[in-house]
Amino acid sequence: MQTLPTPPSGSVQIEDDRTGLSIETLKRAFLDNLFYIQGKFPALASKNDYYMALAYTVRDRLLRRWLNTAETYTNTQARTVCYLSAEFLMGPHLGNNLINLGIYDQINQAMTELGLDLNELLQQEEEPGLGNGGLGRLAACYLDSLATLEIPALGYGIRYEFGIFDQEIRDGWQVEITDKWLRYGNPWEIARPDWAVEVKYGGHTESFIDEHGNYRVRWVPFKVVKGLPYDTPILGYKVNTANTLRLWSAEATESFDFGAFNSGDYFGAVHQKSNSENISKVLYPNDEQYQGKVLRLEQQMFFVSCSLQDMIRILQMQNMSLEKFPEKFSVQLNDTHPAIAVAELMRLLMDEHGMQWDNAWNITTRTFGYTNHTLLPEALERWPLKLFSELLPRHIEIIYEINRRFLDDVRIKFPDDPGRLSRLSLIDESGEKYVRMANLACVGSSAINGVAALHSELVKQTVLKDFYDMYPEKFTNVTNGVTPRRFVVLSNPRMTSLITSKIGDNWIKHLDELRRIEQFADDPGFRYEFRQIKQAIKQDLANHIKSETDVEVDPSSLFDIQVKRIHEYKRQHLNALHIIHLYNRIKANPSAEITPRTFLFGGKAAPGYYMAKLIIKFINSIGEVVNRDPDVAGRLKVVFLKDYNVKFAQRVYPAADLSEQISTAGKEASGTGNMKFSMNGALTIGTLDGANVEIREEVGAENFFLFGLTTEEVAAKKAAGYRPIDYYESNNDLRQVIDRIASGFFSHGDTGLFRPLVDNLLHKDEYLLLADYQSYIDCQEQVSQAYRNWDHWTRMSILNTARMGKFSSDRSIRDYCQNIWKVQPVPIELKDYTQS
Ligand code: RUG
Repeated sequence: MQTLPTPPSGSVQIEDDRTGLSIETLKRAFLDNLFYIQGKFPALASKNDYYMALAYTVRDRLLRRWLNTAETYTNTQARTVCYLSAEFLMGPHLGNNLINLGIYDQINQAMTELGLDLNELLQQEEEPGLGNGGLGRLAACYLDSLATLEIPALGYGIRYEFGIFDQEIRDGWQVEITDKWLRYGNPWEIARPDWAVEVKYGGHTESFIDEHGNYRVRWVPFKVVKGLPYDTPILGYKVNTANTLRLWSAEATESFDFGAFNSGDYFGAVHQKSNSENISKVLYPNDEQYQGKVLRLEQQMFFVSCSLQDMIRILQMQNMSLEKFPEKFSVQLNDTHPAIAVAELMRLLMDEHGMQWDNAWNITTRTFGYTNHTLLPEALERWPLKLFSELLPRHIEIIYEINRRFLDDVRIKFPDDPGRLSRLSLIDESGEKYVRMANLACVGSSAINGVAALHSELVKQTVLKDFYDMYPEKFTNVTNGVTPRRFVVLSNPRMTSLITSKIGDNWIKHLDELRRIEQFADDPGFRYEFRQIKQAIKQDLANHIKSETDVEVDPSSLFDIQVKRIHEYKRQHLNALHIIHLYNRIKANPSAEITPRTFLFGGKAAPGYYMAKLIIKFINSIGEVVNRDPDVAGRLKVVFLKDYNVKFAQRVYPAADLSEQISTAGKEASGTGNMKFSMNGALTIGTLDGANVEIREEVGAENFFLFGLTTEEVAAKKAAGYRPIDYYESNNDLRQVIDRIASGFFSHGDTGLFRPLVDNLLHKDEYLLLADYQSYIDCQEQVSQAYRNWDHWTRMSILNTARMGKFSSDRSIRDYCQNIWKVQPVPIELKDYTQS
């Protein structure tokens, strides 16, 4: 690529095809990529070819920023955040890159002039669904904010060949389909085979004394797997910073040291070799029982070891000594999934780089921070000791030694407290033995944080209480946030334009500035426009629903939306009970005054989670009856939209009037969908759970529909021996709702289908739906009344958007940078690469 000298003024400017931004250049570059990369000319090209050609055109315009960024970080030896996460739920890249590059309008025009529809091409992208839900999407939002704030950062994870399954609904039931997202190639990534590394598994260890008389350990593995990095640029919003998401793919090693196997088992060795690729084959759907799934532990070890080795390579390439590791890198463990990093860094420093224990431990504990994302006991990872020791024989030795030293410290601080020792131990010895990953993360990290104020308090009082007693100074809170670039600017261009026309576009980077639209909340003209926009978006969604499900929904009805993973604690079935309550009211009196509502649900259930799958069937079954009952007369519609993913989420959040955030208090660590809805002007009906508490504080209690028990009340009720049947027996309305389900009314007369759901609610009800039922119904009645005064509703809606500044992921990342990572921005100067 040749750069032309600056032309004398008045002459024709010729732009480089890979960087130029004029419409003519963009069109030429696009056709060039179609021809030379896709190998097609327009008459033969498919929509996918057009998408790919456009993606390459955009990627070309990213590359200079990406390389400038890497060069600057190398030259300045910049302190770098490494975000270790088993999941990155990135969503489609194209639209986001257009927004962050600031070329959306130009590309739109270029495509129009070529007779193409940009929206159609955007829909063409197969999204990389390398995550389950909130945790993986949070990682993606954080990468966007890190780049936008010009913080040197690397995201490290796994390049799963199959991401989260695609969901189909057949006869009301969820059916899982494999997600072949790489089928047509991935234009956003670049393989970096030069930086491949090896990861060891199994075998045994041998100790020896080295030439300096030091005790050392050598690990003789049973199997070695190659990790190949694939890099994706992550561009910040209107800055030159483009950080890297580095995802590891497992491959067989080329050279195989059969000698190491010491067994002569040629066939077995080759079989192992061909099995290597399995490690990065598929993302585990959450809520599964991971325990005993050796592949899951292999995955964790795989990406952690690859990433730590990569950091050491970077350090050495920058001529920095290993002692500098904690100054060069701050490594964040996104949940316990990467917690094995504590033992692996120790191993690398000691066994591979000859460091002594104390030094290695000092480096390790200064390097890591750990984020806890759940209080649910079943989600706290622990590995059967036997499985762990067989797969990672060296790591278990290191963990035992960490534990021995740690428990000595505990004994000093808390003498004669055996109960505490056994709770704090890295090894659970209460029955079958387990390695406790959260304990390992806590001991090996210098900072531990929860993801919302309430959650961080509960972490200290419950699951990590003993660690809090031991190390109170390590604990802190960082409330989650979401990126307004993807979830407002890209998803809701109409609202973005309206806001920008009033207060300029500074808010996109400084979301607190949205407060300036509060002054328009009482302006009838602004309110009218705000409402018109919401209506237009609802109409679009109604059209989409019609084309997907053939159900007609009324865009002027209240759009009441619950989209998130399906889980009993999130209580989609409480929402369903409310629908049946309204239905019963209509059946009792068809002319009852009912505010028309459209209930929309979306979300995936873990394939092995029976109750969650039954809830999906339940919702669909209610819809089947309610949607066609003439007595309802269209006032209620119930739709379950299949295959909820990031692309679809972007369409849904802006269309909501009401956001359902109705988890049992104390169960949802934070929630992030709650933030995306509210930013787009939806009002929330919610419990005092997770980040709802802070959202309510920000938007004002009068602009939030609160119901339900508090965390303390939930605990007290359970302690007093909760009997859900008492609620059933004492509440007529609730009884009629439950009885209608039990009667087989929604299951073609089959009284058995929803029996497990009914029995569970009446006799167990772990998530206290019946205890919260009346409060929820009363609160929903307030919602219905409020929606009738749409002018006031719009005012509340504007105030929700205006007051969401706190929940930008930019604020979360600033908190992490200041309180945990201690890292500063490194602005990138855009220089012309072709001249150097
Ligand atoms: O369930 C939590 C959400 O409340 C939270 O908002 C999100 C991001 O912090 O993480 C979710 N989560 C928790 N996903 N997986 C876990 C447990 O591993």
